[in-house]
Amino acid sequence: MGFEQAWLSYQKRETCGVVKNIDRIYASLQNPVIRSGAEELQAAFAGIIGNEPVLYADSEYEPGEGTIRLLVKEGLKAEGYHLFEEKGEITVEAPDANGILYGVFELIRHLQLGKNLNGKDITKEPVMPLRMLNHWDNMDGSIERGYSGNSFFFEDNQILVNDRIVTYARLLASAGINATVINNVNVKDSATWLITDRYFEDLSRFSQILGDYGIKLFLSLNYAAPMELGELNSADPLDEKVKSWWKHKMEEVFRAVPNLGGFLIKADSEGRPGPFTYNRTHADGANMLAEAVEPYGGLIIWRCFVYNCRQDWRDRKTDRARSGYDNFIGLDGSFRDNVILQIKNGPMDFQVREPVHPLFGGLTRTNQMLEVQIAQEYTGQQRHVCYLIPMFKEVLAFRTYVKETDDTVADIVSGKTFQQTRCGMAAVANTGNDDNWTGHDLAAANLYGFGRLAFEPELTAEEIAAEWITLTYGTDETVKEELLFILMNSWPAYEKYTAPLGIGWMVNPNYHYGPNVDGYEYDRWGTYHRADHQGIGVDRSHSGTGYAALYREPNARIYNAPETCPEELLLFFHHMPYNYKLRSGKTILQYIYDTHFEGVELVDEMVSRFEKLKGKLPDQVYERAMERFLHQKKHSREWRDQINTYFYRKTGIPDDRGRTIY
Ligand code: GCW
Repeated sequence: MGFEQAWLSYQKRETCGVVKNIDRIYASLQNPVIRSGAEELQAAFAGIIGNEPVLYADSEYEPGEGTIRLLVKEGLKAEGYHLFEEKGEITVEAPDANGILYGVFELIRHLQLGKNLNGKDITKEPVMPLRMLNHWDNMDGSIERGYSGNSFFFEDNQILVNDRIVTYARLLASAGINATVINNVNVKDSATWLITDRYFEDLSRFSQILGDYGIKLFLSLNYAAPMELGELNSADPLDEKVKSWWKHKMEEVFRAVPNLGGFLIKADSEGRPGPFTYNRTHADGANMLAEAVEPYGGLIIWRCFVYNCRQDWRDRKTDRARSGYDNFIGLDGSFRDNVILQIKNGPMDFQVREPVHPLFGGLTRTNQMLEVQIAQEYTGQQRHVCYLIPMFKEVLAFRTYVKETDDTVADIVSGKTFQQTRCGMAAVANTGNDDNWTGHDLAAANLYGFGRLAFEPELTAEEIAAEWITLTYGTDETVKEELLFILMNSWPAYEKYTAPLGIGWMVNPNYHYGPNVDGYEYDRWGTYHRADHQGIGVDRSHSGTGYAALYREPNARIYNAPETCPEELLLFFHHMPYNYKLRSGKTILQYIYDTHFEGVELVDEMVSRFEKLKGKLPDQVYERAMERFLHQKKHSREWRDQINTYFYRKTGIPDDRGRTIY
């Protein structure tokens, strides 16, 4: 089995009764995206059924059995498709080439899943307009928070253009992803030069490959580029010289690089330059760039991950959780049409459990996009298995109460709430140059799952996982059952054996891996748990930092009181005594002990279920994943014992079931 094809390894399927004898495909082959779709169908039929159909121009079309027709036809929303079978002939109709491509991949999924197409009639439209990956790849080949090897985009400050990029584009398109940012949001050194002729030639070849699969290329920008490229001595967004520098620059870049969608910017955050230096606002900065890319239909995606990273742990009023909201809420309505604010799912930083970011529901006159992270920076770094789609589903389903109906995060970022078309969802990517793309073989479920979720958020996390399992490993029922159990229990398990009740962190500083309860307690990053011998948690109610009040009612009220606060977030919102009784009647301390033992038990069960798959998965996959599972087993014990011991030593209160705590 070719791991480098991930879920697109078109293995012969014995059970495939889907369609037989497809021998002709008619399509407008001069369109590169449609051609990609047609060729993908050829490869899929050749691999799965064992019979490669011939491609014909659509002008030669003749109806009949054994035919597939890919037809551009108005009717559906952009990128939607209509796939149907009638008398042995299959048609994919779509308003545009991307829609055709997605319809083709739906058809191929049917082949891979062994689902019958006879008489089928399927219409789909993508729910999120932008379905995007954000890579944090550096041009020296390293990846910030990368856990699957090095970059396959960059090496030694050069852009790589090779077959892996083609497979990459196919994988993305098959999951419905239509945009990607290839360089780290922390833009430094050579990456600042990506918008100069030093890289135009390679960049444009690269971009064309993505374009052939309906994927727009985006780049992360260095806000201070006019200065760092040595041309100006200011980056003040209101300075005419700066404005005109960007206008010329954008004209040059868009002329040189085809298929460019726009830019992603991290400004005034964690040491990156931005408009604050000139006493200007984020809106001034974003709008200046937006004006410059406007003539080319470009977008400016501006990140809201802005906070004071030089906090004092003694200070209990400054609250990092507030800062995204506080920085941006006053700017609502002042961004140009082609600006999108990109907001992390929670107010802190991709912890295993956080409340939903209060800018969702706060902003009402600004294009918004949700940022999640599949790179598992704080959720096991692709060494622990942690299937994150259930978490993303919860975020999307969160009711913001910005309106009476259509008020969920999904409604907002799909454009439904405020009738927007410039919105969607981005994931910080988990890929690298490892053979299997994602380090842990099971982490590929997050990559596939993210795309599928952004396209069809109404799919359940189980449906997506089951689909990925069969696409990747075939139709064996045991494989499906056991992997499904593992994936679906992985996020709950991770939450149980790491930081409790929404408090987060408790990791080794900088690496963000492995337990270190006080690792971030006296640091400057605004990440505290405030544990003492009586209690733990951050008071974010009205008597504390006031963060809870940033939500609309009834959320603000619910979060503000410990009695109504969802328990999984209790310590995020409140400082509570250890002997406080949870709804189950257990004290917080006993809950911490119990969940830590349970989390490890769950890992043990996951591992023993995985052992059943020996011989059923390709040996290399089994062994590679097993090595990680064995590490997870050990490492989850380390988490359990360090956390439990910490609280036992703080309180002197033993586990009421007498289990070993050190
Ligand atoms: O906190 C963090 C990560 C950084 C990352 C930053 C961000 C790219 O630890 O590595 O920088 O989030 O999202 O900008």
